[in-house]
Amino acid sequence: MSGKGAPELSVRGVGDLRVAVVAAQWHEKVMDGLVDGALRALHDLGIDEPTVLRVPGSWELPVAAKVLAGRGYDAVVALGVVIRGGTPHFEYVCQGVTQGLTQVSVETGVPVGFGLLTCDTEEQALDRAGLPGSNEDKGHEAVTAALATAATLRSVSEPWH
Ligand code: RBF
Repeated sequence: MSGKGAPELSVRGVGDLRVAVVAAQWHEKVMDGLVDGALRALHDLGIDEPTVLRVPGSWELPVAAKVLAGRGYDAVVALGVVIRGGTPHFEYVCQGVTQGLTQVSVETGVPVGFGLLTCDTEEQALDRAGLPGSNEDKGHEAVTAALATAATLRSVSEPWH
């Protein structure tokens, strides 16, 4: 899957939404880029005080996202990076986290921005982390997608009004 083909999203009127960011801590430099990108996107959308929760690793993202989704947030953004090593752990962790986040989103009806990088090398992750010299900014993208979805869902949530 390449990062090409991403839409230009125009998101407006979301400054009142309650947003939580949950971020893993493995691979510090990459995570710093992802978190900064997410906070920059939130700031640009008028959200300056999101809840930011740190968990140890990406494996812990789904449970944290689930708890936050149940606490009244309008959108949750999950950030993490998993780098392939020599063991099958990579496949298990990536699959578990991806399915877990999907499940949280679908079961709770709260959009969960998917900011999980799954990369062969640290260089690939750095290239997507929104750092100076990176080609992509996946933390920013995950926020924008989650808030675009939250705004769209809000517009159809109460048809009788
Ligand atoms: N967590 C990450 O966020 N990124 C990783 O690249 C990563 N690699 C791991 C590799 C192994 C072999 C193991 C056992 C764990 C790894 N984790 C990683 C941590 C995982 O997400 C979780 O925090 C721990 O397994 C504790 O539940």
